[in-house]
Amino acid sequence: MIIRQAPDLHGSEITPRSAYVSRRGLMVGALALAALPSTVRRAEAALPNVAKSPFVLDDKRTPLEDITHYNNFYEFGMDKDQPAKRAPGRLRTRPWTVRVEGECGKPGTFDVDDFIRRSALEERVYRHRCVEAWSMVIPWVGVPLGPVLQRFDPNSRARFVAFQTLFDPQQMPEESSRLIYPWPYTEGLRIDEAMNPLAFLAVGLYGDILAPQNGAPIRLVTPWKYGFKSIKSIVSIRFVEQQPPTLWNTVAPSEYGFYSNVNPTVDHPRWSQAKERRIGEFFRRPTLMFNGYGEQVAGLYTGMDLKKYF
Ligand SMILES: Nc1nc2c(c(=O)[nH]1)N[C@H]1C(S)=C(S)[C@@H](COP(=O)(O)O)O[C@H]1N2
Ligand SMILES: [Mo]
Repeated sequence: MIIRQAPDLHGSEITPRSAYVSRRGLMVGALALAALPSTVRRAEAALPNVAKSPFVLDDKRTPLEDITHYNNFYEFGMDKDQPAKRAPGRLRTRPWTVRVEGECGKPGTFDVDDFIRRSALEERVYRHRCVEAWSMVIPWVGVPLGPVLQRFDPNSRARFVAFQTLFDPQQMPEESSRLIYPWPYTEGLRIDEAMNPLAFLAVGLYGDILAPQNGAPIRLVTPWKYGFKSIKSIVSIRFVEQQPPTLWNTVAPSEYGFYSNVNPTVDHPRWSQAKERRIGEFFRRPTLMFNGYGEQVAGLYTGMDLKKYF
């Protein structure tokens, strides 16, 4: 029998800012060495013709350095600094194919670079609120999810959309053990949530292609939900009739609901969700209902008890 101990679960890893900063201090030498090649690579990877969108938050953007070095990507380890150290050398993000299948008239695949070339990319500056009560402001580049899904012609049985991350323990070292986590990472949305104009497929941030640690080459962004819904490095999108299993909901259903809408009035069983620590700020700030996106998404949940469907 597998014994899952609470300390192994999400949220116990909430790293105090001070610990993160001092660990980074120790890392300065290594970072300086790593800086040159990564700068060169990023300059080559700038995404062309990115349009501004109406979804641009006024808040100060979190610096690129923080967005790329304070990550949750458990396939590369549970510490916030591990994805930046381990993903770039291991994850092969090109070529990359995404399968779209299930309850739809035109199942198929797409190559991410083709997809980037053929898409009208836009920049969206969204709040990002992790279930662990920290937040960032991130300038994503990508396309709205809904129109991408429509091309595959979902049918009337397509009530949910299930997403899967790459499963390859050679590239994603933590996937070699399924003792705690039922890899691959999976997530899901109700079809109307997936079609909401806020749901976004990101291929870049700060105008460049995504860094491996941020879920390259393509990841979901659902800014009104806790960050764990925004699944990284997607290889499969499936239209399904029943609510699909998701990794966090499978591991700890009483802590991580399927919906996981940001909600300051529904606490996590082990901590309050009323406030959050914006990375780079000293004082905690109040968490907003639906992460501040109620105008766009509250209608999706009319008549639902959000304490029950958390
Ligand atoms: N495949 C996969 N996707 C994932 C995660 C993960 O561990 N694996 N972590 C989630 C969590 S908890 C958060 S907060 C965000 C973090 O995204 P970022 O590192 O780009 O800020 O990714 C989400 N997507
Ligand atoms: Mo998170």
